[in-house]
Amino acid sequence: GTTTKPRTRTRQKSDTKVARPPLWKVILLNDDYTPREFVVQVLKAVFRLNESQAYRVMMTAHQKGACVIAVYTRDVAETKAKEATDLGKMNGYPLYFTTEREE
Ligand code: TYC
Repeated sequence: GTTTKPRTRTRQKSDTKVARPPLWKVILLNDDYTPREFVVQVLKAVFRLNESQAYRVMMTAHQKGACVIAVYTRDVAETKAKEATDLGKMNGYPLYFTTEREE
């Protein structure tokens, strides 16, 4: 008998999905030496937090040991973490920022 070839449906423009890049967290770690006000200044300068946002992030890291600041693409997250860590280093502080891929 006659056979017909199965055919997949023509791809529609409406099938297009926007690719979402994985997001990376930048995490502030507590230490015993960096002055609180210096941490706040770095958070404002590098992560564009306002005074109250920066103060809350700093105090959370101070009390709990670490605090997620924000999420970015991997490249932006790593660049900001290094810039912020380097600002501490330039001023003689052990201030440290790390990155972690979001689940
Ligand atoms: N623990 C520091 C102090 O008592 C302040 C501080 C807070 C340092 C948060 C780092 O991520 C930090 N001077």
